[in-house]
Amino acid sequence: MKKIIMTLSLIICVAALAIAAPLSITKKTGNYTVVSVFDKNPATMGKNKVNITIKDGDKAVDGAKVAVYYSMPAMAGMPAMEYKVIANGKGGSYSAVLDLGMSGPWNVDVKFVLPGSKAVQQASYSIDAR
Ligand SMILES: [Cu+2]
Repeated sequence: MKKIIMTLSLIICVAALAIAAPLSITKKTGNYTVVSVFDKNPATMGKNKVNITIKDGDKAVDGAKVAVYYSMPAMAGMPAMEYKVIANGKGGSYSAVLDLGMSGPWNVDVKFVLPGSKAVQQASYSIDAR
């Protein structure tokens, strides 16, 4: 009986991992909240789609210019990698595909300019590609 329970709980654990929530990162910058949701959790080497929402309180901000800079500092046998991709979208939701050339930690800077503004705002975080 004990063995059966152990086996069952192991199966449940594996199932829970398989349906893990998407990788979602929330960062505050000034009055705004930047939510980045990645299509894979964890992120992987190669292409990862990210959906970005910029919120002013509860309201998603439409019409912003959004760019995602992602980089990995130089490491043994690898020069620094640095890329930029524009995130496009409507209705306050912007998406981009990050092509992560290597597994390991990547720094992500979401830079945005709000409609009618010239100031560049930024939300930064890091993700670990597997
Ligand atoms: Cu590297």
